[in-house]
Amino acid sequence: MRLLYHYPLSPFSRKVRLALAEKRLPFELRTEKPWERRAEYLDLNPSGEVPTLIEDNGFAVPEAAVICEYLEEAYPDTGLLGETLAERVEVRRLVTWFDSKFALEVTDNLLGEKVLKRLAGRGGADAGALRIGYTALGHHLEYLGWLAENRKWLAGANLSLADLSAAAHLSCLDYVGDVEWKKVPAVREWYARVKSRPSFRPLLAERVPGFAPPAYYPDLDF
Ligand SMILES: N[C@@H](CCC(=O)N[C@@H](CS)C(=O)NCC(=O)O)C(=O)O
Repeated sequence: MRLLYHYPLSPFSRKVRLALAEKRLPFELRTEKPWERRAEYLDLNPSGEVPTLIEDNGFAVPEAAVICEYLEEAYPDTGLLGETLAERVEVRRLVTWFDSKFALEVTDNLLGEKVLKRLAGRGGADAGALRIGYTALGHHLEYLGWLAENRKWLAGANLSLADLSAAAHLSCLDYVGDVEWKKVPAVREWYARVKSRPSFRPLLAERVPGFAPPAYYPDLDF
Protein backbone atom coordinates (compact mmCIF):
# COMPACT_ATOMS: atom_id res chain seq x y z
CA MET A 1 0.00 0.00 0.00
CA ARG A 2 1.16 3.54 -0.79
CA LEU A 3 2.44 5.25 2.37
CA LEU A 4 2.80 8.91 3.30
CA TYR A 5 5.12 9.99 6.10
CA HIS A 6 3.50 13.12 7.47
CA TYR A 7 2.86 15.26 10.51
CA PRO A 8 -0.79 16.21 11.24
CA LEU A 9 -0.18 19.95 11.65
CA SER A 10 2.23 20.22 8.72
CA PRO A 11 0.71 22.27 5.87
CA PHE A 12 3.05 20.63 3.38
CA SER A 13 1.88 17.18 4.48
CA ARG A 14 -1.73 18.34 4.30
CA LYS A 15 -1.31 19.62 0.76
CA VAL A 16 -0.05 16.21 -0.40
CA ARG A 17 -2.83 14.36 1.49
CA LEU A 18 -5.40 16.56 -0.25
CA ALA A 19 -3.78 16.02 -3.66
CA LEU A 20 -3.72 12.22 -3.18
CA ALA A 21 -7.35 12.20 -2.05
CA GLU A 22 -8.52 14.48 -4.87
CA LYS A 23 -6.81 12.11 -7.31
CA ARG A 24 -8.51 9.20 -5.52
CA LEU A 25 -5.21 7.47 -4.85
CA PRO A 26 -5.46 5.29 -1.73
CA PHE A 27 -2.72 5.71 0.87
CA GLU A 28 -1.86 5.00 4.47
CA LEU A 29 -0.43 7.57 6.83
CA ARG A 30 2.57 7.22 9.09
CA THR A 31 3.21 10.02 11.57
CA GLU A 32 6.80 11.27 11.52
CA LYS A 33 8.06 13.79 14.07
CA PRO A 34 10.65 15.58 11.93
CA TRP A 35 12.36 17.17 14.93
CA GLU A 36 13.41 13.69 16.11
CA ARG A 37 15.57 13.28 13.00
CA ARG A 38 15.23 9.49 12.92
CA ALA A 39 18.01 7.83 10.96
CA GLU A 40 15.58 5.60 9.01
CA TYR A 41 13.58 8.63 7.93
CA LEU A 42 16.70 10.59 6.98
CA ASP A 43 17.57 7.70 4.65
CA LEU A 44 14.26 8.32 2.85
CA ASN A 45 14.47 12.13 2.87
CA PRO A 46 17.87 13.59 3.80
CA SER A 47 16.28 16.98 4.58
CA GLY A 48 14.43 15.31 7.47
CA GLU A 49 11.31 17.31 6.64
CA VAL A 50 7.83 15.90 6.07
CA PRO A 51 6.21 14.72 3.87
CA THR A 52 7.72 11.78 1.99
CA LEU A 53 5.67 9.45 -0.19
CA ILE A 54 6.54 5.77 -0.57
CA GLU A 55 4.92 4.07 -3.54
CA ASP A 56 3.64 0.45 -3.42
CA ASN A 57 6.90 -0.74 -5.01
CA GLY A 58 9.05 1.06 -2.39
CA PHE A 59 9.89 4.06 -4.59
CA ALA A 60 10.45 7.07 -2.28
CA VAL A 61 9.42 10.57 -3.36
CA PRO A 62 10.44 13.28 -0.86
CA GLU A 63 9.39 16.98 -0.63
CA ALA A 64 5.82 18.21 -1.04
CA ALA A 65 6.47 20.14 -4.25
CA VAL A 66 8.30 17.18 -5.81
CA ILE A 67 5.55 14.78 -4.73
CA CYS A 68 2.83 16.98 -6.26
CA GLU A 69 4.71 17.28 -9.57
CA TYR A 70 5.33 13.51 -9.50
CA LEU A 71 1.63 12.76 -8.86
CA GLU A 72 0.66 15.02 -11.72
CA GLU A 73 3.01 13.17 -14.10
CA ALA A 74 2.33 9.65 -12.81
CA TYR A 75 -1.45 10.00 -12.35
CA PRO A 76 -2.67 12.67 -14.77
CA ASP A 77 -6.33 11.56 -14.90
CA THR A 78 -7.47 14.11 -12.33
CA GLY A 79 -5.23 17.05 -13.16
CA LEU A 80 -4.62 19.62 -10.44
CA LEU A 81 -2.45 22.06 -12.38
CA GLY A 82 -4.96 23.26 -14.99
CA GLU A 83 -5.13 22.55 -18.70
CA THR A 84 -3.78 25.47 -20.72
CA LEU A 85 -0.25 26.79 -20.32
CA ALA A 86 -1.65 30.04 -18.90
CA GLU A 87 -3.74 28.15 -16.32
CA ARG A 88 -0.73 26.07 -15.30
CA VAL A 89 1.43 29.17 -14.85
CA GLU A 90 -1.24 30.77 -12.64
CA VAL A 91 -1.66 27.62 -10.53
CA ARG A 92 2.11 27.30 -10.08
CA ARG A 93 2.43 31.03 -9.26
CA LEU A 94 -0.12 30.72 -6.45
CA VAL A 95 1.29 27.43 -5.15
CA THR A 96 4.70 29.13 -4.97
CA TRP A 97 3.07 32.12 -3.25
CA PHE A 98 1.54 29.99 -0.49
CA ASP A 99 4.38 27.51 -0.05
CA SER A 100 7.14 30.15 -0.11
CA LYS A 101 5.92 33.66 0.70
CA PHE A 102 2.91 32.79 2.89
CA ALA A 103 4.81 29.94 4.59
CA LEU A 104 7.77 32.19 5.42
CA GLU A 105 5.84 35.31 6.43
CA VAL A 106 2.82 33.76 8.14
CA THR A 107 2.94 30.00 8.81
CA ASP A 108 6.48 29.92 10.19
CA ASN A 109 5.83 32.94 12.43
CA LEU A 110 2.49 31.71 13.82
CA LEU A 111 2.19 27.92 13.62
CA GLY A 112 5.97 27.49 13.75
CA GLU A 113 6.29 29.59 16.90
CA LYS A 114 3.14 28.41 18.69
CA VAL A 115 3.20 24.70 17.92
CA LEU A 116 6.23 23.29 16.12
CA LYS A 117 8.73 25.11 18.36
CA ARG A 118 7.05 23.73 21.48
CA LEU A 119 6.77 20.21 20.07
CA ALA A 120 10.46 20.28 19.20
CA GLY A 121 11.32 21.46 22.73
CA ARG A 122 12.78 24.73 21.47
CA GLY A 123 10.89 26.95 23.93
CA GLY A 124 7.86 29.19 23.69
CA ALA A 125 6.65 31.57 21.01
CA ASP A 126 8.64 34.73 20.32
CA ALA A 127 6.36 37.80 20.66
CA GLY A 128 8.13 39.65 17.83
CA ALA A 129 7.66 36.74 15.42
CA LEU A 130 3.97 36.49 16.33
CA ARG A 131 3.51 40.23 15.66
CA ILE A 132 5.15 39.91 12.25
CA GLY A 133 3.04 36.81 11.51
CA TYR A 134 -0.30 38.44 12.39
CA THR A 135 0.47 41.57 10.36
CA ALA A 136 1.47 39.47 7.36
CA LEU A 137 -1.61 37.25 7.74
CA GLY A 138 -3.80 40.36 7.47
CA HIS A 139 -2.15 41.37 4.18
CA HIS A 140 -2.33 37.84 2.77
CA LEU A 141 -6.02 37.46 3.70
CA GLU A 142 -6.73 40.69 1.82
CA TYR A 143 -5.10 39.22 -1.29
CA LEU A 144 -6.91 35.90 -0.81
CA GLY A 145 -10.13 37.88 -0.47
CA TRP A 146 -9.49 39.57 -3.81
CA LEU A 147 -8.89 36.17 -5.45
CA ALA A 148 -12.00 34.67 -3.83
CA GLU A 149 -14.19 37.60 -4.87
CA ASN A 150 -13.03 37.58 -8.48
CA ARG A 151 -12.67 33.87 -9.25
CA LYS A 152 -14.61 30.70 -8.55
CA TRP A 153 -11.48 28.94 -7.31
CA LEU A 154 -8.21 30.69 -6.46
CA ALA A 155 -6.49 30.18 -9.81
CA GLY A 156 -9.59 30.31 -12.01
CA ALA A 157 -12.64 28.27 -12.92
CA ASN A 158 -11.47 24.94 -11.50
CA LEU A 159 -10.23 23.58 -8.21
CA SER A 160 -6.45 23.27 -8.42
CA LEU A 161 -3.33 22.68 -6.38
CA ALA A 162 -3.44 26.42 -5.56
CA ASP A 163 -6.62 25.86 -3.52
CA LEU A 164 -5.14 22.80 -1.82
CA SER A 165 -1.94 24.61 -0.93
CA ALA A 166 -3.74 27.70 0.45
CA ALA A 167 -6.28 25.58 2.34
CA ALA A 168 -3.53 23.40 3.81
CA HIS A 169 -1.84 26.47 5.35
CA LEU A 170 -5.09 28.10 6.45
CA SER A 171 -6.43 24.89 8.02
CA CYS A 172 -3.33 24.62 10.22
CA LEU A 173 -3.67 28.28 11.24
CA ASP A 174 -7.38 27.70 11.88
CA TYR A 175 -6.46 24.80 14.17
CA VAL A 176 -4.67 27.31 16.42
CA GLY A 177 -7.53 29.81 16.11
CA ASP A 178 -5.57 32.40 14.12
CA VAL A 179 -8.03 33.13 11.29
CA GLU A 180 -10.70 35.76 11.92
CA TRP A 181 -13.19 34.50 9.34
CA LYS A 182 -15.76 37.22 10.07
CA LYS A 183 -13.39 39.83 8.66
CA VAL A 184 -12.97 38.02 5.33
CA PRO A 185 -16.37 36.70 4.15
CA ALA A 186 -15.25 35.84 0.61
CA VAL A 187 -12.31 33.82 1.94
CA ARG A 188 -14.63 32.11 4.38
CA GLU A 189 -17.04 31.17 1.58
CA TRP A 190 -14.18 29.74 -0.50
CA TYR A 191 -12.73 27.86 2.51
CA ALA A 192 -16.17 26.42 3.36
CA ARG A 193 -16.32 24.93 -0.15
CA VAL A 194 -12.83 23.40 0.13
CA LYS A 195 -13.53 22.23 3.66
CA SER A 196 -16.68 20.37 2.64
CA ARG A 197 -14.87 18.21 0.08
CA PRO A 198 -14.44 14.53 1.08
CA SER A 199 -10.65 14.96 0.73
CA PHE A 200 -10.70 17.38 3.68
CA ARG A 201 -12.65 15.26 6.17
CA PRO A 202 -9.76 13.21 7.60
CA LEU A 203 -7.76 16.40 8.26
CA LEU A 204 -10.58 17.97 10.26
CA ALA A 205 -10.97 14.87 12.42
CA GLU A 206 -7.33 14.80 13.51
CA ARG A 207 -6.07 16.16 16.85
CA VAL A 208 -2.57 16.85 18.14
CA PRO A 209 -2.22 16.02 21.85
CA GLY A 210 -1.69 19.16 23.91
CA PHE A 211 -3.19 21.44 21.28
CA ALA A 212 -6.99 21.61 21.16
CA PRO A 213 -8.51 23.46 18.20
CA PRO A 214 -11.39 25.95 18.61
CA ALA A 215 -14.86 24.34 18.69
CA TYR A 216 -15.73 25.66 15.19
CA TYR A 217 -12.61 24.11 13.60
CA PRO A 218 -14.28 20.95 12.16
CA ASP A 219 -17.63 22.65 11.40
CA LEU A 220 -18.63 23.14 7.78
CA ASP A 221 -20.77 26.07 8.87
CA PHE A 222 -18.35 28.19 10.91
N1 LIG B 1 10.35 22.07 1.17
C1 LIG B 1 9.69 21.12 2.02
C2 LIG B 1 9.08 21.84 3.19
C3 LIG B 1 8.47 20.90 4.15
C4 LIG B 1 8.46 21.46 5.55
O1 LIG B 1 8.82 22.60 5.81
N2 LIG B 1 8.06 20.61 6.47
C5 LIG B 1 8.03 21.00 7.86
C6 LIG B 1 6.68 20.71 8.46
S1 LIG B 1 5.42 21.69 7.65
C7 LIG B 1 9.06 20.18 8.61
O2 LIG B 1 9.24 19.02 8.33
N3 LIG B 1 9.75 20.82 9.55
C8 LIG B 1 10.68 20.17 10.40
C9 LIG B 1 12.08 20.61 10.21
O3 LIG B 1 12.31 21.62 9.51
O4 LIG B 1 12.97 19.96 10.76
C10 LIG B 1 8.62 20.36 1.23
O5 LIG B 1 8.15 20.92 0.23
O6 LIG B 1 8.26 19.24 1.60
